[in-house]
Amino acid sequence: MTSSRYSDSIEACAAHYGSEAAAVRAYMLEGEKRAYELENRGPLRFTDDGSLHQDILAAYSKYGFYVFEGVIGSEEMNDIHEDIAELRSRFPTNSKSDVDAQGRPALGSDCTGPALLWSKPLSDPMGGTAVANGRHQVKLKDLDAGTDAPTEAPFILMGSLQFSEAALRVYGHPGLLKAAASVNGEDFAPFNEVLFIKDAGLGAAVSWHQDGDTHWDNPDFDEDIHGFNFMAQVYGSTPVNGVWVVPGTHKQGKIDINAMVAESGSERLKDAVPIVCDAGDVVMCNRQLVHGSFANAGLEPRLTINFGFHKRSSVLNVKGAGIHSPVSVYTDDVIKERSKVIGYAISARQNQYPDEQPYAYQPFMDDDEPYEWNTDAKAGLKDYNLMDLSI
Ligand SMILES: O=C(O)CCC(=O)C(=O)O
Repeated sequence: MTSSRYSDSIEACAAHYGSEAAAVRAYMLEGEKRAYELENRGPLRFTDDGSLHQDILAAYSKYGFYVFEGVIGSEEMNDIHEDIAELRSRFPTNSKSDVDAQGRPALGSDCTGPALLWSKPLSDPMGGTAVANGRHQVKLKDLDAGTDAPTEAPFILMGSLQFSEAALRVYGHPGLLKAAASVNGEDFAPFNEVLFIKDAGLGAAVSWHQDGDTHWDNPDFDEDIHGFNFMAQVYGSTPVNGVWVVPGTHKQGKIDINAMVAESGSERLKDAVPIVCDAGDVVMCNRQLVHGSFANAGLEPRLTINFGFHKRSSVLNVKGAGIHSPVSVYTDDVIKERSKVIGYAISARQNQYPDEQPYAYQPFMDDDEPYEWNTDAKAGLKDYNLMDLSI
């Protein structure tokens, strides 16, 4: 039997699957072992010209994901924990409520754009639905969260940088922004930012999907055309609660996931591996990779600070897909306005970590605007996600 540091959690999870328990256990143990056999993890490393080390770029290109280990140190992690606790205290009491548990106006209650999404515990709310242009082609198994579980649990916090300064500071991390420039060019553009909240015993599934929408039939299609997401882990990511990916699928165009499930004989895609990593690690995950996460029926929570970047050429003068934000054409002005958050994030980070060399974002180099993080800038971020660059 393969050993695992997550054995107890895998057992707890497998027990939810009834007659499939043994298959789930074996899948998670074998997947974890195969994940650690891939050569796609290590610290952020750069060459003298500031590019990501070629070994990292090669591994990212081969597998479609890379685990940057130890990006967030203990001081920053403490800051994130405090911020998340405060943020959660401002969540509405339920999906219909406008107030938090202390009766204050809840986080997001004054927003026009989407903020906190809820889901039924251990369900798969998106699989097999038309949500996001039907990208979640198959429905994963809904699990029983037990009679003590609440009827709904927080799931995804959209437009997260307007609510969490700790997430904003992670967004301004110079090493991560350098990595973004290395993959998407120095004039890279933002995508969107969310928190994925997968509380232990409650967190919902995100069915298998590929994220891209706009460029599948583009004659200039390539593996990077729909960008990537950084996934910064606050508690770590396990075979039970983590995102699973099918390495290499980001190069294959739009994939029939129903056919993959049929070929695998179950929702457990046979070539998939879990993204396993520790708190403080940050994953770079190609949006075209087939990926998804099962309901978190295990013992550890996962909270991912998710933020993506695009190549400018993928969004400039492109009509958005209307998935993350209302449909519009991403002119130079729109991209500039949406990119302001990069400038604010760099400033917010510099305020907190004055000894760190801040990232110099090339599109703002000849700009007179100071992009200073202050109360006006904070107010200006309200509903900024209505301009997410959705492709
Ligand atoms: O974190 C998760 O569970 C899902 C992440 C995902 O699907 C995405 O970032 O596109």
